[in-house]
Amino acid sequence: MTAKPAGALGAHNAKVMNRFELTKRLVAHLKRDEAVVGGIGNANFDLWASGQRAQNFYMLGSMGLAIPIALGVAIAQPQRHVLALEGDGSLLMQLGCLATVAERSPKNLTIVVWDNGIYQITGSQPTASSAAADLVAISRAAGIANSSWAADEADFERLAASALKGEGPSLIAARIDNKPAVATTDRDPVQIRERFMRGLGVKTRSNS
Ligand SMILES: Cc1ncc(C[n+]2csc(CCOP(=O)(O)OP(=O)(O)O)c2C)c(N)n1
Repeated sequence: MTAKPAGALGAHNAKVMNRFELTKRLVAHLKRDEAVVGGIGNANFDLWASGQRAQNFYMLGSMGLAIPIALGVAIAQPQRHVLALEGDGSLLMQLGCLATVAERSPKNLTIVVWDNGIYQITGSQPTASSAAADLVAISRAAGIANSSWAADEADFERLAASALKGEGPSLIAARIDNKPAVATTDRDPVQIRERFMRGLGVKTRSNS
């Protein structure tokens, strides 16, 4: 069974890709201890499966928080590039954060939206992006001018490499299939938080 094609007009020419495949490609571009915030569920499961990094944060339990958390980190650490990986359903629950990102306009923030047109992890109920909502158009209208659909894997990598140069904020949306994530993040919020704080250098042996 393949994912229902996203109904968004701007996404019609975009290839349906695979989240784990794209996550691996994205992580391969990270060379400068960039922080990555994975949204609830599949976004962070596939981030987890792509390899453990102390600069990764895995959101557990609440939808729509990857972008707000990443925005906070980007403002707190302007020298570090920060990425948020979020599902379409989670972003739709928290659309206001796009306007806040545009208003604060951190150059060091990149948002990646995995649009499978479904709330996959809770039973694949369709999201509004499977009907008519175009998340890239919404992002542009919120004020994030540098917002694009990735046409295919090579285009995704090109957009990611360009975003990582730091002329953000940027949003990259990818249509993805409905294959399940390839692993499950260890449910240990304290360890996730502690590791991330050390990975960002805000918690050291001397201040912990
Ligand atoms: C505030 C809130 N509402 C509902 C849920 C239940 N829930 C958890 S994940 C999820 C679906 C997430 O969909 P999406 O972000 O599109 O990711 P996908 O599952 O498709 O990878 C839902 C409804 C929740 N955890 N938090």
